[in-house]
Amino acid sequence: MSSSTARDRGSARVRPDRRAALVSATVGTVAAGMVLALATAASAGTTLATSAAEKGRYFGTAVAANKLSDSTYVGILNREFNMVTPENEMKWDATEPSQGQFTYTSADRIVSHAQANGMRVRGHALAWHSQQPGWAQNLSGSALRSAMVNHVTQVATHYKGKIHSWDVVNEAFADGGNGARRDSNLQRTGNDWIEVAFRAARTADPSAKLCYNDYNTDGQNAKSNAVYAMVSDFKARGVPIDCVGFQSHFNSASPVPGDYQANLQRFANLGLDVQITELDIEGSGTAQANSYATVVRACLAVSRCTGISVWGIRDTDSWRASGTPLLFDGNGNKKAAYTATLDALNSGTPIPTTPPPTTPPPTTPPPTTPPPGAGCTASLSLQTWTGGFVATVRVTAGSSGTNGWAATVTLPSGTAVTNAWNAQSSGTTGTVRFANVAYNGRLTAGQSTEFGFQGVGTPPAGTPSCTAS
Ligand code: G2I
Repeated sequence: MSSSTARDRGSARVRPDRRAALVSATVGTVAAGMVLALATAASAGTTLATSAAEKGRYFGTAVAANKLSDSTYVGILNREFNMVTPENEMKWDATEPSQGQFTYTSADRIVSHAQANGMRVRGHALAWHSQQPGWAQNLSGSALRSAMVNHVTQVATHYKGKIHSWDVVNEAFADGGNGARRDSNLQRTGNDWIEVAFRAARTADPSAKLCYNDYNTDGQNAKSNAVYAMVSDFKARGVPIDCVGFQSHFNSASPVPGDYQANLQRFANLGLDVQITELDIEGSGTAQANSYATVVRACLAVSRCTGISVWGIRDTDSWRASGTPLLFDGNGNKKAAYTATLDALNSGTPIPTTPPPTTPPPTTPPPTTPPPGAGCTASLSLQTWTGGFVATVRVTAGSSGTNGWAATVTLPSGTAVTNAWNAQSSGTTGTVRFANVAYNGRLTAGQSTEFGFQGVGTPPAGTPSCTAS
């Protein structure tokens, strides 16, 4: 997946009434001199969407399908926002209430509304410990793993080409000081459940940006450090991840952290986008307004912070309405927080006109003298569902260790590999060869490593052959 965001930023689909406001930004990219002028000038958008677009960002909100018949709600939505996140309608319990039976009516309503009004869609959320249907809550082990991969595949395929960014995995880390994964039925299927979900999502919809999304990760702390380590590892190993979402649910007990911008920046420096995904700040008046402005300024100061979404429109639409955490009051009037947000957008930093620096590839240690060649063995385990499978292959070095290895799997007729991880595959049908990648070729005697692949069709049977060098 391309890490560049310039295309997304530039192509923000904008309704006709927003286009005039965007003209200056578009023209500004034509000549360097004008760009400089633009970079120092405050702009004057009059809605959240136009002001954010002038800075190359989107401004979004969570939307509930059952409110799309409320004219006040829809009036604000269509005027102010150019990104929508279905608040509950794309979650597992909503989209697959019975195993294998998918229901998209409510989510489709939101997507259709977005498309008809020039807005884009953040998909939320493919794999999450919460809001699972009862049947999934009762699954475990390989049955749950297969069900998860199938769910991710089916939902991402249904919305293929229509989603700007997917929250592929939501809230997988525990709160508290130890940076551990959250215990859940999904976690108990194996630590690799997150990367398996990302690979399935990439296969299903290669054009969507794939995000990891969490809360209490907004400043640097044990939890965000753990997410940072996971994302670094994913980037180093080529697991497809494009963005990290920071939910940013704030209140007096959990205010905007002082290192909010620095934390966004350190993730962006890993070579992916960051997004503010569920912003709400309990409070009122000037204090609340100042906090909103702080969040907006932080995002605009980070060139790879590509957009901000609030978690609802009016205070009364909020999941925690009593905290009046949003930008519009219950009557749909703009609050001080709205004005502060708009002003911060208008005075913020436009996106840079040069592409952001890319992260250099991870360095690998220099090769040492290879041990004498010897054999290896491979074993295959499968998670299957109707029409597809995920295979995990364990490669174990023989008595002399390996400097490199290759495992060969013979696929039944009509079966094809759609993606592979932790190995370089050659071919997709028939006899497919999987060779080690840079970091997992050298194994000491008896040491094992695993790689995996996903396929469509009938799963392979038997034991893969293994050769070592
Ligand atoms: O909890 C706030 C958000 C934290 N991050 C992930 C988000 O997905 C989450 O959103 C909230 C929705 O705003 C709520 O609307 O997720 C809640 C569930 O975890 C949502 O609440 C649920 C209620 O618990 C259900 O009883 C209700 O049927 O909303 C459902 C639909 O109205």
